[in-house]
Order: sequence, then C-alpha cells, then structure tokens
Amino acid sequence: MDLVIRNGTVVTAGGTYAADIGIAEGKIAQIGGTFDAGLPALDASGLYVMPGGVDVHTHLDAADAGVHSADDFRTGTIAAACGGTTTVVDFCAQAHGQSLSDAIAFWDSKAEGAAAVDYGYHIIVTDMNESVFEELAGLPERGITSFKLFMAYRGTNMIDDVTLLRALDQARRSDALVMVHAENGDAADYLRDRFAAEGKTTPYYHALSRPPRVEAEATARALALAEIVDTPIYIVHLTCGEALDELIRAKRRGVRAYAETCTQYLYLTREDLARPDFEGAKFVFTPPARTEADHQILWDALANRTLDAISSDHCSWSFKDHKSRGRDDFRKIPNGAPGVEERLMMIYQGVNEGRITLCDFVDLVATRPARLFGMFPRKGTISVGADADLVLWDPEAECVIAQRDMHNAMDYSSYEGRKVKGMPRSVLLRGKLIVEDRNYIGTPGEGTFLRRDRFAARNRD
Ligand code: DUC
Ligand code: ZN
Ligand code: ZN
Ligand code: ZN
Repeated sequence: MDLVIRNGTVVTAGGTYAADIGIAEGKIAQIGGTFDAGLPALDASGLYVMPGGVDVHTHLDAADAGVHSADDFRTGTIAAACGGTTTVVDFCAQAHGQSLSDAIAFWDSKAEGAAAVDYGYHIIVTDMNESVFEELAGLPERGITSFKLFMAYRGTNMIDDVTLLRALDQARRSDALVMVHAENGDAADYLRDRFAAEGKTTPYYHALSRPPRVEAEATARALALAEIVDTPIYIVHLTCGEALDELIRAKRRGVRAYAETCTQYLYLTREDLARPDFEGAKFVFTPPARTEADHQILWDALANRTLDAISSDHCSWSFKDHKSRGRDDFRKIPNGAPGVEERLMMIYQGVNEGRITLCDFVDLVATRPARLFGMFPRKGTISVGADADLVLWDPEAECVIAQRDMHNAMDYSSYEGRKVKGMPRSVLLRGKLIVEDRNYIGTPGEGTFLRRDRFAARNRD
C-alpha cells in the first residue's frame, strides 16, 4: 500500500459508508478493513471521499470565429483539478478539409505534456465526406468512441438529416456514441438575422433568436432519426422543458436516448443576457440560458435520471478580448462560457437544497458520464481496481465564487459572487495528491490519454 485515506465517508453513486481506502500503484487496492499503522496516510475526518469528477464536455485550446480560447490544456485541466474533476473528455474539432487523423494528431500536440488530469476526446465532425465516414468507422479502435454532429450553424458545422442518419447507422455498426447539438439551425439563423435587421443587436437577442422550440424541434428530429436506424444517441446541452418532453416521449417509444444538461442551465436565466454594460455577453452560450421554471424541470429530470449527466461545456472566450467583438452586434459574440472549475461546487448546492441526493450528485458528475463514455469502472467510481482518482470533499466549507480564485486563464466567472457550501479539499489523480486546499501541486503533463471502451461494451442492459 502506498497511501491510506483514513476516517473518511466514502460516497459512490450506490451508497455512503465509513471506510478507509488503501491505494497501491495508482489504483484503489483495498476498501475497509485494517491497514498498517505506519503507512503514509491522509486524514479525511469530516470529509466525503468521492470519485473524481468526470466532465465529458469541455473545449480546451479551441478556436472559433477567429478567436482562440484563453485556456489551453494546461490551464483548463489545472482548473478542472482544482474544482475536483480528474477526467475530461474534450472536443477535438476537425477543421474544414482536415482528416480526422490530422485533427487527432493536432489535439495530441495540445494535450501531451500539458494535461493535469486524464483526458479523452470526442471528435467534432464539421466536414463530412466519404473518407471521413471511413475514418469514423475506425475511431473506436483508437479509443475514441464518440463524436459530435451539429444540427445548427449552416455553412460551418451543420449537417443535413441524411448525413445524420447515415452517421447514426454507421455508429451502430462500430459501437460509437453519436452526440448531437440539437437546434434547428435555419430557424435560429432566420430569427437572428431578422433581429439584427431590426436593429436589435444587444446580447439579449441571442437568447430570443434561439427559443426553446428551436431546440425541441431538432431534439425530436434527432431522436426520431436515431429511432429509425435503432441507434443510441446522446443529446448534448439539453436546456429546457420543451426539449425534455421530446426526450421523454422518445424514451417511452424505446429509443436508447441519453442526454446531459450543463451547470449554466441550472443556474442562469435569459435575463442574465440583459445585464447592463454589455455584461450580458458573458452569458452568451448556445443553446441559451432559459427560465427559473426550466431549472426546476431539469433538476427533477436529473433526480429521476431522465437526464444522465451534468457537464460544464467549458469555453473560455474572455470578456475583454473575445466577447467584446460583439459589442455592436450579438452575432459576433463567440458562444460559450467557462465553468470546468465551478461545476462540482455549483452542482453540490443542489444537494444542500434537497434537489438531488449526495449519491445522485456523484452519479451525475462522475459515474454515469464515465459509464456512457466507456471509462467505467476505471473512472467515475470507488471500487477495488479503479484508478485512485479521489476527491476529499468538505461539505461544511463555505466560500463565495470569485474569478480571482479560479485557476483558468479567464477574466470572468459566470457564477461570480454566488455563495457556495461544499468544496474539494484534496484531489488525487491515480493516487497522487495534485490539489491541496484548492492549490494545484501536481505537474502538468501527468494527465494521460484515455482509450475509451466502445459504447455497447458497457451498456448492453
Ligand atoms: N456548442 C457547444 O457544445 N459548445 C459551445 C457552442 C456550441 O454551439
Ligand atoms: Zn492552441
Ligand atoms: Zn453544441
Ligand atoms: Zn460545447
């Protein structure tokens, strides 16, 4: 045994119990029982010992509309670690005309030597053609078992229905999981340009140009296409009751439909886009923030597992250098907001408020996403043989979220000024202490690439 975590309360998706945990060679080697008194130890008295967070939706070292994200793999994953997340699955974006192999090699060059936590990739396919279809079929062999397609952004990312259908059909054969950005891109573009023509150019019109039905229509269509070729599907960033209703209807028909929401859809509303002095631009992300009523609907859907995961969709477009490009025209504001570090602390407030249980929390931020994306039980749980990625969580610690305490390279937090109770005290990556009292003490580059299992290998039930 290399290290023992003593006196803590172990929390998994399945239950809570008092036990000491022994770690050997980066893995959990023993849970409960007795340990030699002389072994190196961490005292977890008064703390929860939970699996490290698994964030299956980040955009690190990303480019969009001529801007480059503030966070690269080093700062983005240090921020993740400091927030209690020990695994990220980042979106590796194919550039136009680029092969998927070249896109992956490029992402490797960003991540290798820089990542502070373990990482995998989903591929964002933007340029679908015959050779890309062939490459897609081979991705699971390389440990990349999911990819994302867009039903929005005509001219850059948007695919038509037949391409989505064909991609789903192929994913069924190669056991990959298709992730879909479900918004009717033409409807959103139409409303967006109509507002602009009317001189309605402030950030608030971003929200009004992408109303719930824009999302719900595409969600229903994506689910129907998945049903037609009998393929599992994962809806990213589901935000509202209208889209959720479509998900529920599809599930009732037997569609193997999975979905995440993101932290921002549980706490922010479209009124945040109307904040004065262009502050609303900070909250321009897609799909947009909705209403308090939607928050409640989403929390309920999380509690009953209609929704499977809560991701951050971390996008680091700085307010000063990136968001400001859209001062005169909301259409030029890069879409997205940060949150990889805040995610666990913010979602934990749902436990404090009685919206979800402690076990739900672990399930939604770690276990279920690890399962869906082929990393379980190595990641996302506490069991013998799993990687010793652990968070020692102090349920009593309180703080006010402030960007100055964050470890990313951003200039704002979407949750600035919010009081939270419950924070990570220590974080271990494969048995090594990398965060102590929210200070990063690891070595960037020690995060390793995760070859993920095929979808069906873990989800046959
Ligand atoms: N979709 C995402 O997942 N993130 C940022 C913007 C978008 O459209
Ligand atoms: Zn870069
Ligand atoms: Zn998206
Ligand atoms: Zn995203």
